[in-house]
Amino acid sequence: MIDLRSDTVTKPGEAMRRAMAEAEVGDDVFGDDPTINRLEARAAELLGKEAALFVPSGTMANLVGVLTHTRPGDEIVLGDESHIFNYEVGGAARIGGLQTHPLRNRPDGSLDAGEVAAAVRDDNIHNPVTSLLALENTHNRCGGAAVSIEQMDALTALAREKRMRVHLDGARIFNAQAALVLPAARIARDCDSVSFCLSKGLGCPVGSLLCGPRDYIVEARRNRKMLGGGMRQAGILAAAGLYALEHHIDRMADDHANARRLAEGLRRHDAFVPNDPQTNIVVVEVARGTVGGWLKAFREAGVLAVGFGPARIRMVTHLDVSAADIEDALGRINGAMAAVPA
Ligand code: TLP
Repeated sequence: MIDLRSDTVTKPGEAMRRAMAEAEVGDDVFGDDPTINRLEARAAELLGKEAALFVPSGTMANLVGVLTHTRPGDEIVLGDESHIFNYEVGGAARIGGLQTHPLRNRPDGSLDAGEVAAAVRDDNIHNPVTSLLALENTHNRCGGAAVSIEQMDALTALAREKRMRVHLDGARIFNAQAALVLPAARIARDCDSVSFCLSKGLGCPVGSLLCGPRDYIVEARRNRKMLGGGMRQAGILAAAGLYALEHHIDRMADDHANARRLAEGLRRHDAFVPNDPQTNIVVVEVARGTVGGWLKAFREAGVLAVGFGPARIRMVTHLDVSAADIEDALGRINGAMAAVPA
């Protein structure tokens, strides 16, 4: 099987497993795990923030990130295609007591600054407090779009002016770094907090980091504990993260080239209208047949993908698929075309 369902499907390789097996560990709830401490310090450094917190998942990184900026009853402004709004089980509402105010995401993953400004409530006793703007870069549902630095700067400047905090869901920020040819720290510079995932393009089995100011991370640590995310000898997992931050950032451009090659191959079939991938996510509009029909035909031909809405399929390139695998996948898909007749 060539598994293109997500970049979360990667398996740790030999060298990463060795680093995990050899990790020095301690009880992290006591702050005693030296490998986690090193990972948090390295993550903060790479993202240009004072401190960082290791959490089990991107979902928890975003939830802790958002909870730590807000009070129950506050309103958070975010994109209607954002991961927080679509795929995090409503945690911000259920656990944070937050009202989400979704605004239309533009195809480039950004939000319209005028619409954000209009969404911010006046200071009036009837109104919720609009305390947070949540951004996403790269943007998953916008086909892995790397949101430009101009858009980031415009939105963070506006948030500053409106006295809102900014949280960046940077689950794939190192893909944005490669696509924009800008350091992740520059992309996140004017965001108060940023989360990123080790378990996606970086190829780790588990883990995400939330980065921000020192006092914010102290409070975030309390919120992580509340959610049950205080782990003990998790240096075994952090060692995978340290390994990935050293060895797997610079190779992300390969995933992006593979995604472009995949999109190009799919475009030859009139049934598919793929995006022009900027990073590692290919989103294909299905012009003929059904999503379910194609997913089944692909699976039978040995290629795994996921449905991404009623007429869209998503395919993601990653560490465990090579350029040769992409050619192989395109060959298998050619073979599958006969399975779903015109
Ligand atoms: N995204 C997953 C699915 O949930 C859709 C994927 O396969 O892409 N932010 C962004 C932008 C994400 O894409 C994801 C995962 C998360 C946060 C949550 O990360 P996890 O899965 O670690 O909780």
